[in-house]
Amino acid sequence: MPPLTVAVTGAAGQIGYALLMRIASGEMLGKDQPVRLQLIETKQGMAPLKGVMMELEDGAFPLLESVKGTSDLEEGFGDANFSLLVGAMPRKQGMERSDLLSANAAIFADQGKALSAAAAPGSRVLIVGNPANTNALVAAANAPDMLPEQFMAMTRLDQSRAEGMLAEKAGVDVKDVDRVIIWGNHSATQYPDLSHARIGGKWAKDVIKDEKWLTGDFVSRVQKRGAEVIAARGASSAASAASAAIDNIRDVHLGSEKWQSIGVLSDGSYGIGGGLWYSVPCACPGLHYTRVKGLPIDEYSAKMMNTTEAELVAERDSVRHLLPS
Ligand code: NAX
Repeated sequence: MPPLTVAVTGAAGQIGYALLMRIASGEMLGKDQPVRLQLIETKQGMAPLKGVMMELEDGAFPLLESVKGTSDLEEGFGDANFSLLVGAMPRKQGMERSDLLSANAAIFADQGKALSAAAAPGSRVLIVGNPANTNALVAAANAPDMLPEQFMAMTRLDQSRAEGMLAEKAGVDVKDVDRVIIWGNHSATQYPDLSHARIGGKWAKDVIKDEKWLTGDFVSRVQKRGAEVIAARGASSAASAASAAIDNIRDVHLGSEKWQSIGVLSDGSYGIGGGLWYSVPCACPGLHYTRVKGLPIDEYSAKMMNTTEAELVAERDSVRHLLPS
């Protein structure tokens, strides 16, 4: 089988470290799929990246054909079939959220241009670095030779967190839970929705008859799970984020029976205005994804979905200067 090329930005960071060995071992693209890794870091990140590359070599992965490290975007994205945009500027002390949005938008505008110029035709891009949805919007807007569908913003970690909590509450294995949806932004306004969820094939709301938990504790705990991990670990989620990125790409590429939430270009469905990277449930038959449409939306859900949409509109407005008209 010919190799597939995977580019990863921020490859020497926490998530990168947890991600690369698993890609190299075939967990993302299949246990018989050779891969080439192209790792992109800042100039300062090149020294730690060298150490990560040594460890990849020391892993002696049979599926890993080659590893390249660079801070040149077009070289890093050259002929990439999949690009995982993980590296981003972290929030520094005294920085307003709008400053963070602008700083990251500038990074993702450059990456969009380089992807458009250099990546393989039909490649897929997963944006992990925050603010993931708006970074995806900026990258896609700056990639004239690519389709918006090629850019996905990651909300899979939020979905996995929600599935874990639902399984725990119901006392079942997480594999028995499906149709959990994350709507909107990968932020504290996201709406983790159980109104269509199933537990062991039964409607979750018939299994868990605790409306207060379903629309109260559950929702706020998923929204704040990142902060809960930071408080306990003293560092942000990394291994679980890497795992979610692997799950997202694997399910789109190899297919999955389960719905997967992905931040994709809103197309007006569910009353969400166009032009935002808004997380919706997607079906993954293999090699592509399609939005799940036509789900009934109750009044509470509509309100929650509009709140997270409003945040994405505000984010988009604050980076308008980086969106080519
Ligand atoms: P780290 O700070 O450990 O690593 C980031 C790495 O990116 C560093 O090595 C840095 O040198 C590199 N980098 C920065 N700017 C770059 C650029 N322009 N080009 C290439 N490399 C660059 O952060 P980590 O914990 O790995 O998190 C990475 C990003 O993921 C952050 O933005 C974080 O907020 C985001 N997350 C997103 C999640 C999601 O579900 N979408 C969840 C986890 C995580 O919080």
